[in-house]
Amino acid sequence: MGVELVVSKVEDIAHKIETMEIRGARKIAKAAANALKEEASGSEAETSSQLVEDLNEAGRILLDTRPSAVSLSNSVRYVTRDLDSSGDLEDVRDKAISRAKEFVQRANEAKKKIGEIGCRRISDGDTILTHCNSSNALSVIKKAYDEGKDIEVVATEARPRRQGYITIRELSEYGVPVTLIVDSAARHFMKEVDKVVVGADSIAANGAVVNKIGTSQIALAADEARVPLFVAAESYKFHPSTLVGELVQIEERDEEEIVSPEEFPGVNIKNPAFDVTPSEYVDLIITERGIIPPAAAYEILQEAFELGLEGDEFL
Ligand code: RI2
Repeated sequence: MGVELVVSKVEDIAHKIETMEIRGARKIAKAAANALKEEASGSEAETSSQLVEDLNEAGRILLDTRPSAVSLSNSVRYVTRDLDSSGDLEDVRDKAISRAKEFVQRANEAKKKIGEIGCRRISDGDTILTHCNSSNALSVIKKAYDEGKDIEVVATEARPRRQGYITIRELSEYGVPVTLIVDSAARHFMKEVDKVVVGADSIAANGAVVNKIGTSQIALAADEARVPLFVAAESYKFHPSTLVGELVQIEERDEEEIVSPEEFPGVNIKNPAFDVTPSEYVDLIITERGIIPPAAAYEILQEAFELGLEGDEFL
């Protein structure tokens, strides 16, 4: 009974991630770590191997929710990696709990660091365009504002879920002057923009960036107008499988998010949540470890791989 309760807690968090009640690649990763922490502390497993099994099962439930954000699988891997199923039950429990806490703490520190590092690239008088709602992109913008830089933000709506509304509320409450535009107006306004700052759901070994659908069009418009594009992302957004040539799966969401299909019988409706911006359209990636050109994505991943992708250094 107790075990079921804990599993249902994991399922509850997984459901919230899937329905996007919990959203944003960083928040998803933190929620997954917290779900595993709950599972570890509440599990009624009687042996360490049972507990490891429970945690792996919880990890699978969480991983099934959103396929494009590698932060999710990197978070699950961080907590569940090489737990000793033949060791002491309480040692395994403690290890999983402390790793989950560590992941959340490091994710919070990374966002702060990204703000500090990234804001150096923002100049007084800049107009910054951002797309969707990235806690890391906003960390850069808010830090620049905190430092007294006179900045303005142009924020896209981000159809179909309109996460741009979260961005405009957050920034205007913070005091940053912000203008809302529809996604299709991005090119029209690009001539008034000095920098584009966006987040990422995944970054491939070749420096290509998977982010909210529409990012690649914005990148094209920025390139045409010679406006630099910065990506603000933690090192756990780098996708390990891309090192061996795998493509990042693009999540296809329910058509109902766009329009009720009954209104248009016989019409195909597509709703990809993300797109891929090739590295040539990305000027810099701002990570908590420093600023890198997209070509250095490979090195970040390789470094992680040399550590077995499981070393603490991956964060
Ligand atoms: P942080 C979001 O995905 C957006 O694509 C955003 O750019 C990205 O996560 C990164 O956000 P969604 O969950 O991790 O809204 O920087 O589909 O907060």
